[in-house]
Amino acid sequence: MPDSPHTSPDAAARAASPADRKHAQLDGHRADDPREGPLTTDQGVVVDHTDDSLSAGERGPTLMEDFHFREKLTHFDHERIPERVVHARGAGAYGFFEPYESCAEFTRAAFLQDPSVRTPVFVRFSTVQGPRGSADTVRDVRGFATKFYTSEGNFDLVGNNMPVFFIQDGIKFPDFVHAVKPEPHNEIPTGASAHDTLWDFVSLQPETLHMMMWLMSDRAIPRSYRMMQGFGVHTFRFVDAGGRGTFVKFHWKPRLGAHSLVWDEAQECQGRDPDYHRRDLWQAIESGQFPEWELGVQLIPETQEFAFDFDLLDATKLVPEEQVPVRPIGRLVLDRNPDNFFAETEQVAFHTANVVPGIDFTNDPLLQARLFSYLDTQLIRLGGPNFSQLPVNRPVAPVRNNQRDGYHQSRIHRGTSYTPNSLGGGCPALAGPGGGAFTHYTERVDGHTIRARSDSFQDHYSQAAMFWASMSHWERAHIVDAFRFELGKVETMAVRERTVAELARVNVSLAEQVAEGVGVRAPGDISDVADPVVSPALSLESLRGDGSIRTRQIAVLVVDGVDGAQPDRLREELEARGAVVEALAPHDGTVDGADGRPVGVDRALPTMASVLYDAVLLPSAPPGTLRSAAQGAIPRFVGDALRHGKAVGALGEAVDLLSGLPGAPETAPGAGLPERHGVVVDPGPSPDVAAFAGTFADCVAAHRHFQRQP
Ligand code: HDD
Repeated sequence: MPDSPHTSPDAAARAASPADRKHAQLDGHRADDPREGPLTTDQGVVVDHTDDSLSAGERGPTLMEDFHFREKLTHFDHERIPERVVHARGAGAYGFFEPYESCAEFTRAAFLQDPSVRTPVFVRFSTVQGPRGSADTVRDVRGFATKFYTSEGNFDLVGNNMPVFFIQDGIKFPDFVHAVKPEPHNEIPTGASAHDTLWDFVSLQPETLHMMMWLMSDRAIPRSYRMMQGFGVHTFRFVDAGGRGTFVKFHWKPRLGAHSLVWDEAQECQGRDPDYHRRDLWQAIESGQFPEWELGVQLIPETQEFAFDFDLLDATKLVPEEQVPVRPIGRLVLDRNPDNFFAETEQVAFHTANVVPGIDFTNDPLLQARLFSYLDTQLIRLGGPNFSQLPVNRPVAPVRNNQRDGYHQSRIHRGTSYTPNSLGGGCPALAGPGGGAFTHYTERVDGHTIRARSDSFQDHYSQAAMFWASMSHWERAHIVDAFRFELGKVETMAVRERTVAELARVNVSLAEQVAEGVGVRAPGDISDVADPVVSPALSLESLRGDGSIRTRQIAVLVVDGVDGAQPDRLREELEARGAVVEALAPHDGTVDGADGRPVGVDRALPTMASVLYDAVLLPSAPPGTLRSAAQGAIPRFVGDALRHGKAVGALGEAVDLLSGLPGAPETAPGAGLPERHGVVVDPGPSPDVAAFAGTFADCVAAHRHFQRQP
């Protein structure tokens, strides 16, 4: 019998929408793993004892015939698979994508035609350099990979949170990765780019400079996966029903805005909660605060291919949004956490060549290399050619072909396995005209065999200078600090010098500031870019999101003697605006309110830290207790929040704690309700908590207040 959709066991599921089909698939997978009933071996034999191995006598040797012991240990010994060579550390979630309107004008892709059709997705976020067990808040690029399970097959948009890349041609990828990975002799540092081999490579390979500007910016230390942009990076091609092509750049914009940590905080977070981003994503989804992004496209007609002063095929360049606006075409919502990290997040296999009719490639040499590399890597990582049968990778579109056998084959194919055949009824048949087949874009290609970089790829400085010129003053200050930190860790002075010389070709002031920090001389003004383009869209200032404080974590610090009513009132006001509020005290349980009644505590201070919150509030409480409780943990907590530019609020007597802390405004008792640079205080005896909470919420929404810093 041929293997046709009519005889397949999940034929019924196929009649439903793609989202229903994916859910049905995953539910079927869960049903294969019954938890009720007695423990068994892999062969289904019931076992009543799994704590002691079978032995000859109570103190005798273990017996070979103990099949339960051997099976259990053998399986355990084989549990690990190779981690991803890059992007090993990640977290993923399921959700859906829906277009706002039909995009038929540009693409025939079925999932972009009908606003009433939801396409299921799986998204995996990641860091690049560190191994699976490394910390989340390292300075690094973040991966943003989306698998769309469309009715026409899987489309994988394997992007990053930065719109450009380190190199122009994929043949350099192994060189770049070897340079950024830990030093070969001692495997140091983990999850960090601050070491000699990376900067040696950078200083000798100027095409990396633009991306290095992004990597030294706050984009490399996002506050949350939910609060970062995503980019397809390459120029792709949309193809409409008539075969007409349009160049396209993909953008993801987070509803909550793009926000970052500060470097000092990110480093402390690595110790306080190495799973900071993973936990944040998980908790937001569990609590029903589903992360959301808007998909936007920059569309460039083919006639405009050469209208830019850079090459559209060069992945180290971006198309400024002011030049080609981003057109919103749909939204992505993540609404379900995986059931099993290994089965889903670890085994998900992305591949840039997974495209659907209506989406095609361009000749970007970096993209072309990726079309080879991803399939190749899954073969070793997932142990053979059948990884697309794993539940997380399986398309919802029917699969019928003559691919057979191989390791981990889980389909039981019937009938013939060749084309053409008559014995199998000619199945699977080839699609005829109008049958929905993928047709490669018919681009005319003409040229000599050559191993050389196009002249149009040679300007490495203009866009690096544009990035610098587009930053706000605090973003520039953070970039200088980051270069100083990274180069300051480089031991070879010649590498520091060469890198600073490269920076001088971008911007002399940047180079001089970095040079001073790392003890080398800047070469003077050798900038290649006299009058850089300014693109305000590149600054985080332009990405404030919907202005809400949804899911922001706010710590309310309480001690014995606290005003008993204020913590609850503050919680009420801020939770009504979507924030997550937690009361922290020197110990778990309750503290004694000033009126003698107990005040509830969510977490004990020693288990948490200021860096795990977006903002801090102090209800009125005796200043002496606030200062001395938990060995001075509270002034430290508030001081960290002030240093990291976070919103800080204090009521009544607690305002006194702020005096003298760097960054806190001057206040006088009875001074009303001043707000200065994100510090909100009301020292009066009977504050208007609702008004206070409103002002405080605005400060939290602004995310960080770097005006506090000199
Ligand atoms: Fe890559 C993984 C993103 C260039 C080769 N890459 C990987 C992942 C992301 C990206 C998000 C993780 C996917 C997941 O979560 O499983 N990579 C990018 C972007 C690039 C890029 C945005 C440039 C625009 N990558 C790139 C090049 C090559 C690779 C030029 C090789 C020529 N990338 C790989 C890989 C990985 C990978 C080795 C490791 C694990 C995997 O593929 O599945 O094949």
